[in-house]
Amino acid sequence: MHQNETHADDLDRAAAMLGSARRVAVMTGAGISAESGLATFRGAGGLWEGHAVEDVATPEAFRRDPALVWRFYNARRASLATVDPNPGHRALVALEERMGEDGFTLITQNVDGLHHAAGSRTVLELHGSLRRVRCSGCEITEERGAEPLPELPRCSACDAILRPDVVWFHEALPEDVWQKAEAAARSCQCFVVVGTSAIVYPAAGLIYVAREHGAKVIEINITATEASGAVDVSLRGPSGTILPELIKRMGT
Ligand code: BJW
Repeated sequence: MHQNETHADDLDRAAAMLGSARRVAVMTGAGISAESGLATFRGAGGLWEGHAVEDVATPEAFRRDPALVWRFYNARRASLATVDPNPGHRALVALEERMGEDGFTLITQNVDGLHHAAGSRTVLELHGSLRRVRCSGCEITEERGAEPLPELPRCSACDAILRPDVVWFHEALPEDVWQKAEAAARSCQCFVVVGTSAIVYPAAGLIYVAREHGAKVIEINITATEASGAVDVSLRGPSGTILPELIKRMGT
């Protein structure tokens, strides 16, 4: 077997962990959308116009050069119109249906809306949404989908500059969403972490919260991450292949 191929025994062990859990929480990152054609943030090809995400996704960068920050987000908003959910997103819809509303929580760090587009009913978006804008003056938020926006969009109510309704570095996560995510990590018996480098906090901390509260942790990623040493099973490979296979192995 090729060393990158996930061993069938690991898949079966992970399927058994999922199958015996009354409550499952799943946290996804940019990797789950890579097979839909969206770039991840870090690693090869992860730079945008030579900038690391840490240089453009901050309130300081927005104050310094809002046009640069909007170019970054407008490019990503434009790409939303060209992509569809992949089998990884769809497998999580099937898992939600199987576990039922009380038994399943989907937490995502992604801002692309692809879990909703796939049909997931409840999604905790820790880092906001690219499809929403928020006024930097009066704080009004608006759904704008993937429609093109001007280089420096302004608020129709107060004329201040709009910003993407996402969470930048040094900003707090939405409190209600965070509370629900933390509660799900504390109360699940199985926590599945998919396609994230697990370096951005507080999101990555949920892995350890789940573990400290007794959950089995399964990681699905094409490479090892910061969290790999703390998980019970590592499934190495693309989530668009691994997730459907994992759900299939749970049986009926
Ligand atoms: C595949 C695949 C395939 C590829 N299949 N896998 C504790 C310790 C240290 C630092 C901190 C700490 N607490 C807070 C901090 C500071 C900071 C932080 O974490 N810094 C670290 C970089 C060190 N955190 C913050 O600032 C947070 N705020 C905060 O803590 O505020 C405190 C506060 C409280 C009260 C008042 C005020 C303040 C906020 C963090 C916000 C992060 N925002 C971003 C941008 C969102 C908008 C946007 O999209 O532009 O969120 S940054 C970016 O990183 C984005 C992502 O959601 C996030 C995580 O990235 P992700 O998803 O892991 O992507 P990648 O690219 O890193 O990884 C992709 C993975 O996929 C890889 O592993 C691949 O191998 C894999 N992969 N193809 C499976 N087919």
